[in-house]
Amino acid sequence: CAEYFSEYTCLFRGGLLSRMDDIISELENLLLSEPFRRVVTPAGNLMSVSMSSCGAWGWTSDHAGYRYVSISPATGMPWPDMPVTFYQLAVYFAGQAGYHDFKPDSCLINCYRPGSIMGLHQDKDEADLSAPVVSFSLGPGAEFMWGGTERSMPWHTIHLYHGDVLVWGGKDRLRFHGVRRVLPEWNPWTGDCRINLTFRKTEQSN
Ligand code: MD3
Ligand code: FE
Repeated sequence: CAEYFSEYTCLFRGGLLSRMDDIISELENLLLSEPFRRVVTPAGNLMSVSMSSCGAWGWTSDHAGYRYVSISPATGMPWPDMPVTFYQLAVYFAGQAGYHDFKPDSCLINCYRPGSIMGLHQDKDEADLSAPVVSFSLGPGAEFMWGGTERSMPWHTIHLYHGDVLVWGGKDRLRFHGVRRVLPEWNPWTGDCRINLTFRKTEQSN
């Protein structure tokens, strides 16, 4: 069932499909207290992707930079707890990909409406880059760019679909990547919104 793009990146096609009821109901519940919102980049550009977070640390951005914070800038309260179902699934798939001590303390939830994109970037705001990142894709499919360790390197296109889980770490942790296009589809669970959850360990030690 697992497909390896390299020694360090593993795709589980449809890995979440049997758990979709649970995942969507947890998601709907946490979005009640932490709705999607759009943030600005340090350069002052409004991102086309809207975001929420759960867990001890949530990602945010503003004029001062990109960072993880423990208080939601939108609510002034701690982020919602990470649902146990999410945590267990993320740890399970990390383990299946060979990453055995994954203890995510952050789950970023991205919502891509038709036309939303995420430019090529590296994920390097986390203190411990030896921990993998686990991503869950829900809703309409996307063309994902999987690049090299330099921005100028060519990228491969990976299609990500509803229910897919992607785990990457090791030497792939610092690859440039982004979302080039979200397919104009209607998904029974998410409508026209592509939702991506990324589970990370953001703190140096647990
Ligand atoms: C990184 N999210 O939130 S996750 C992000 O679909 C982010 O919302 C994207 O990039 C999204 O920071 C992509 C999937 C992913 C897949 C393969 C990678 C990220 C990767 C390979 C190397 C590095
Ligand atoms: Fe990223």
